[in-house]
Amino acid sequence: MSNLEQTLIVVKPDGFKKGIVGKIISRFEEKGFQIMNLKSFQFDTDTARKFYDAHKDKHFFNELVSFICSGKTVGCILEGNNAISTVRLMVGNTKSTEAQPGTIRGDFGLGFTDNIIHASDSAESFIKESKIIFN
Ligand code: 3AN
Repeated sequence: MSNLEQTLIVVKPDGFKKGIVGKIISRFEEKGFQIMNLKSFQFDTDTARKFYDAHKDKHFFNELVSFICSGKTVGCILEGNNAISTVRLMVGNTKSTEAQPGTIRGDFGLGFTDNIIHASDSAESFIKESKIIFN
């Protein structure tokens, strides 16, 4: 039985600067997800604050906003079976040093705020976040 879903990923400025956007997106295509929308852009502060609104009371909020605005990013809407949770599994633990090898964060980074990629954590987050990025 399939559960067709869409989710949003954003390759963060560290992933963009490292030149691994293609590698990351290839992993999702190879897994079977389809690219429904793709955009290269740079966050401004207002958009980043909206995007990370759920974290506005956390101690790392300002760091998160300034990091995501620090360079170009790539947003991508992916579609496929169980996209939301499967993409999160492929992304790995928030703390890259603790992310399993084989996951994107486990294979490509060592950071915490700078952890290569964002992926929506629920259908509600996907709707909110994809509206912000793709209007
Ligand atoms: P995830 O991206 O794994 O869903 P969230 O939603 O808990 O993680 O956090 C959003 C983003 O905030 C993370 N991707 C990471 O960049 C950053 N972050 C989370 N916790 C911390 C922390 N304690 N210190 C610094 N940055 C953090």
